[in-house]
Amino acid sequence: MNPPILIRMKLVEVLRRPGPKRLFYHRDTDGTASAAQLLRLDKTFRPVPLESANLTKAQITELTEEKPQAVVFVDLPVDQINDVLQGLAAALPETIFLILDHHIMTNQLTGKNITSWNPRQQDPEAYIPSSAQVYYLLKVAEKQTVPWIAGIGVIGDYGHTTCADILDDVKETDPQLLQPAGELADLTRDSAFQTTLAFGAELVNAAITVKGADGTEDALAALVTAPAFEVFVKTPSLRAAYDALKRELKNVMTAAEKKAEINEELNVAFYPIESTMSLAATVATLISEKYPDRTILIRKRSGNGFKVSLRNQAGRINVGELAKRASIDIGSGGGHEKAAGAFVVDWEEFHDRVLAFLEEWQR
Ligand SMILES: [Mn+2]
Repeated sequence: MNPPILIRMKLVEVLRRPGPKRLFYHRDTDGTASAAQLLRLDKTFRPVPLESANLTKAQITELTEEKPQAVVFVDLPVDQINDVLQGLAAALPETIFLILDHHIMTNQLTGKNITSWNPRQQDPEAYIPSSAQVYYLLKVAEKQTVPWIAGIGVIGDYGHTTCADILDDVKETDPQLLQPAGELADLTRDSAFQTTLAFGAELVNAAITVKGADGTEDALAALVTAPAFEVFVKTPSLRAAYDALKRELKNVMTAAEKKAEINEELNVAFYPIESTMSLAATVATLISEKYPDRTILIRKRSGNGFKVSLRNQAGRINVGELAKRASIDIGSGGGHEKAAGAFVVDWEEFHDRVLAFLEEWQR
């Protein structure tokens, strides 16, 4: 993959500026690995993890007061806050705004001091996680690259097939990381994930899941400072989070299986879960791997409603469509064909609609 030359030039310009600089990154494995690659090169970035592209009022005020030399967003769909971005860019005319993102776009980002790159602009079907975007940019800009960090981000976002060239680069620098992880990786999923490198991705994911923003910062610091993968995976706080996640997952899975409502005829199963950790998506993935043909719905109480994760690993049912249609007027939902999410205030209604749609689609 060759990143656009203008983006590469803009990144080089950002790196040359003296600072202060801000780096907003998505609070997930891909976002953290994206940020880590930039921070290893440039310590003048102040990294800030975000759960979504939304900036708080305080963050906006801080930016306008600090007037950073550059504001970089990685793995965040900033086009969704286009108005806010335009306002910031106008208030800070000397600041370079650089956005590297790979989510489905809703707005084009343009402006005198705004530069953005989303591989979907060139190819709507492209699936290039942001840690790969950063890696490709740094590779052509002839800066030092760290393939294993990019590899962790790519695996975290399931981009290991679309960015196989990054795993090839890991194979050259650290061939041992593509060996099966054996017992280490007992949390990892299908065979593509059972490598030592994938265990690294699981450590980052565990820190974020168990300790939220603090865990994200732990993982980022470990990625930035580790001289090698082997040092990174020994980070005590990450290992502790991994063990805690493993214990919690085991308990939650056992409880969920006990309370499952299974409809054999429509090949669908509903599972309630309870946990203080955000486990719905992970549990949904693990159960759907056991029953790839079945439509799986995991629900967890959240605020005044339920957070739902939907899966159909075999792609027999389009769960993105199901989530969207069953949540009309009682919440919102959507996502991909095989994996989707929803938030609904009326679980019973959502449940009944899901059964009705599945019945209709089966006919
Ligand atoms: Mn991502």
